[in-house]
Amino acid sequence: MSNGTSIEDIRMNASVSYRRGHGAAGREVTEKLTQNRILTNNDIDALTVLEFAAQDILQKYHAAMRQMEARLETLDQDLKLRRSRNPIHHIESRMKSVPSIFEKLERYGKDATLEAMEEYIMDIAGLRVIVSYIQDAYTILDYLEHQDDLEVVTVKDYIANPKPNGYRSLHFIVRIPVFFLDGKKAIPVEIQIRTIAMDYWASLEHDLKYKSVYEIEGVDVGDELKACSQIISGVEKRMQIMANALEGQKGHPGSSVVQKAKRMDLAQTLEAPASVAVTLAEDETELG
Ligand code: 0O2
Repeated sequence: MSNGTSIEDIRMNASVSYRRGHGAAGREVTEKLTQNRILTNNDIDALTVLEFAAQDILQKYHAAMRQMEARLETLDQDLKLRRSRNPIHHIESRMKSVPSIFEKLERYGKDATLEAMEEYIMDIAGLRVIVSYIQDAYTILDYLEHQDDLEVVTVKDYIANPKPNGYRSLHFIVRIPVFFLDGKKAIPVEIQIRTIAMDYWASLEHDLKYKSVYEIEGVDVGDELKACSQIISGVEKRMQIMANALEGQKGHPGSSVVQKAKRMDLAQTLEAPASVAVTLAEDETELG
């Protein structure tokens, strides 16, 4: 920029110009992008404006997503101490792309504006939490609902009520407060919690859908996927029964050991480390 215009100036101008009515141009570009049509120079200009204008907002969603992920990790570690196993297997995160945000707005019949994006699109930031057992999904939701600065806005329970194609997962939107230079904002993050088995099914279903395979050698893929989902659901219920029985037997050793350690006299502990080690070891054996 020969006249000394900074990236921040461009971003600010882009944002103002977009808010003043480049929405229609943005929608046109979005349509072209989603339909793989050729973009003109004007389209590319409009797209640049769109991307710049959206960046400030997307950065806030990205911050909210990272903070929500940290909360989940803390919860996982805390539950591990109490239950001697991590309920969370792993967490995936993703930011929705600008074209797919505007495509969704169009599907909802809303204007392609930044205001509409913030008002109607709740899954700009998304976390997918993969857990071991079905009960882990509800436990995590329950703990999040009890964190008093979070607001669980909507819950879609596709585990209790699977989609017609067999899709199972627990979806909810959480608003998390994030502090920025211009103040605090409660930003929505979509959380999908599913078991390893549900994730396996969803990944393959997504793949098959993407490949548009409807019928292979006389087998209806839709029916087959639904049947697989039901089998997986049955297997998961049996695994859950075993997990419950095992956890009942163990009686949450972690919390018991921590409670015992808290009751110890520190001076005595420092003088007689060996006996403390024996006491803790006995406790583990007792419960293990
Ligand atoms: P991405 O990139 O995966 O996030 P909508 O129906 O879109 O207006 P909503 O609330 O977004 O409303 O839909 P919903 O039912 O809560 O599901 C949204 C997300 O769940 C999808 O995201 C998928 O990730 C996942 N999902 C929902 N149904 C299925 C399914 O049948 N199969 C698989 N594999 N995944 C599913 P997006 O928006 O598709 O994109």
